[in-house]
Amino acid sequence: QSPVACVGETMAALLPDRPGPLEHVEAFRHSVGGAEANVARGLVALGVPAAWVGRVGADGFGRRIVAELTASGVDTSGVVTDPRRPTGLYFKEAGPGGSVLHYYRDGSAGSALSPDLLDVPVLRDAPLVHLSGITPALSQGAHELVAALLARRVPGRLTSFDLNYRPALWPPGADAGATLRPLLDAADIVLLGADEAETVLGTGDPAKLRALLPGPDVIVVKDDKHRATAVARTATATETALRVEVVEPVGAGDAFAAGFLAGTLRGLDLRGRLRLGHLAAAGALVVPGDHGPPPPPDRIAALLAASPD
Ligand code: KDG
Repeated sequence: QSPVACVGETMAALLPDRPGPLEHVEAFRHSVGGAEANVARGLVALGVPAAWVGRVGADGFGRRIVAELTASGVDTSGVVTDPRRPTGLYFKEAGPGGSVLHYYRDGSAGSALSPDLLDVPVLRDAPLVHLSGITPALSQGAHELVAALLARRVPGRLTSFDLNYRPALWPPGADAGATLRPLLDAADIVLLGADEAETVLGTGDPAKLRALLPGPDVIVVKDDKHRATAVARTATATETALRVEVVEPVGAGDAFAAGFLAGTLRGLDLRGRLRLGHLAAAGALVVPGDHGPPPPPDRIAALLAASPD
């Protein structure tokens, strides 16, 4: 079984030993983060073989990324090491309004993605290619790679695209919507938050998004009431998230995507796919890092068997 290929930049994630401004932090825990690799990990945790395809520097941070992803079961055969550029970093700062990510990734190995990667075997043969709106903001080459992957229609292959709008990555005055809208519309599965969709596309309303993006088979909108609505061609379903004590939300969207995609590959209906998304997200919400423990199999079975109400 070919693994799902998740393409993007993975960074060393430095997690503070305490909440508050970075200048008061004494120590950082060395971790690994990056939206698409988070999805790959989430898929593996749900029993779906997945690969992360991207670039790292020839440095300790890059080696840590490859080692950690490999240890978690992610296929890293498509990872390229760049001898000249460093691995990107991000620092998490935990404030009262939530976490802020500070990026140190300009000129990084991971941002130098380009269509050169198109023929990496794990990417060529993948049944599903997962992408996000982070990558097109990283460099011209990264944007071209994403556009080429979406343009290359392979029979039986699905593409998914998580909007993941990260304002800090876009130059002032850039029209992220103009760049991202055609990419979203070219994917089979689109995942987005209502708030970020409102900012980038002018609406967070599921029906209006469906009209704006006629291309995808299904559009999943997560709203601020902890609900996710999937709008397919002829059916719509809404499911509410599980109630958990949130420790730190970064990574929960990626876990949700992993759950939804795992449900898609298992042939679940829209409700089952959304439920698996929420269940996976719950695991990421209760930890300070980007990924939590995988949901136990009996929990998955029970949740999928539960009645819609
Ligand atoms: O979704 C989580 C990501 O935001 C985090 O892992 C870092 O990839 C990252 C990014 O570009 O923000």
